[in-house]
Amino acid sequence: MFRALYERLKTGLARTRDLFSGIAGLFTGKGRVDRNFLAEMEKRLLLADVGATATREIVKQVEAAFLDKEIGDDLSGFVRGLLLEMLTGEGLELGKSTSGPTVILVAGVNGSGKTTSIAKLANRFCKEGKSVVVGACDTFRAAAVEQLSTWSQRIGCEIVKGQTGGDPASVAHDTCEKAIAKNIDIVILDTAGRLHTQTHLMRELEKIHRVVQRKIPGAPHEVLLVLDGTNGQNALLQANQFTKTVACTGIILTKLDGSAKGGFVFSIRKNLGLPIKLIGVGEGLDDLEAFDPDSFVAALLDK
Ligand SMILES: Nc1nc2c(ncn2[C@@H]2O[C@H](COP(=O)(O)OP(=O)(O)OP(=O)(O)O)[C@@H](O)[C@H]2O)c(=O)[nH]1
Ligand SMILES: [Mg+2]
Repeated sequence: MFRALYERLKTGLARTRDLFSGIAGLFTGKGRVDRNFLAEMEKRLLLADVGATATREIVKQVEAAFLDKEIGDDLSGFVRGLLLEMLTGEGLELGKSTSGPTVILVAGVNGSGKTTSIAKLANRFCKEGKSVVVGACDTFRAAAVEQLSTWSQRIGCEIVKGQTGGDPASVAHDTCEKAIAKNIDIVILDTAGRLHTQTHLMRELEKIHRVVQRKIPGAPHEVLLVLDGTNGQNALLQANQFTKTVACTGIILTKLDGSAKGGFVFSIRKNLGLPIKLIGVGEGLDDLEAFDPDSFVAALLDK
C-alpha cells in the first residue's frame, strides 16, 4: 500500500524530481566542499523553487558542517535531514471536533483548486464511512455552484446551495444548520476565489468565519488555504493576504503533478509557518494525498 502511494507521488512529482536530481547529483561528485560547490548548490536549490530563505539556511548549514570536507554520503544524508526537518512539525493531521460536526473552511484565489480539492476531500471522508455535507458558498458564479453540485452527486454526499448572488455567509449558516439537524460528521465550505474586489473577498471570508463560529462552538476546526503549486513563489504573496484575514490552519498544495515547482513546499513552511496538510497530484477524485514529509522527500531524492 505504502509502495503504491509512494510510486504515485513519484510520478506526480516527475518534473520536480528532475530538478532535485540536479541537487542530489552534486553529492555524488568527487572533491571537497568549497565556495564553488556551495554557489552551485545554492543555484540549484533556487532553480527548484526552494526559495531564498530556505536555500540560504541550507547553504549556511552545509558550509558550517562540511566546508573543506570530502563530498560524499554524509553530505547527502545531511542535506536530506535538513530538508526533512524543514517539513516536519506539529499539525499535519486534520483537526476534528470532539462532539458535533467538524467544519472545514476552504479558501484561496480563483483557479487554485478549491472546489476540486473539496470534492477529493469529501470523497475521502465518504470512503471512510463518514457523512459529509458541502456548502456552496461561492455564490458569485452560477457555474461554481454547478461544479460542486456535480461533484456531490458523483460522490454521493449532501450539498447546500444558495441563490446565485446570494449571501455566502447565509449558505455557510444553512450548511452548519443542516449538519446539526441531520447529525452529519463533516461540513466542508467552498468559498469564492474572486469577487468584485479583493477587499470584498476578504470581508466575505471573515463573515463566513464569524457565522460558522457562532453556529458551532469550536468551529471552524480547519481553515485550509489552497495554493496552486505551479505558481511557486507568487502563491506566497497571495497566501499572506489570506492569513492576515482569517487564521488559516494549514495548506492544500495543488497541481504538483503538473509543476516543476514542488520545491516550493520548503518555502511555504519557512515563510508562512503553516503546515502543508494535503497535496493535489491530479484532477481525479483520488488525486489527493495526505502530506507526509518522509515520503515527499524520498519521492524527490530517491532513484
Ligand atoms: N493537474 C491538476 N489540476 C488540478 C488539481 N487541482 C485542481 N486542478 C484543476 O485546476 C482547475 C481549477 O480548479 P477549481 O477546483 O475549479 O479551482 P477553484 O479554486 O475552485 O477556482 P474558483 O472557483 O474559480 O475560485 C480545474 O481545471 C481543476 O481540474 C491538481 O492537483 N492537479
Ligand atoms: Mg471553485
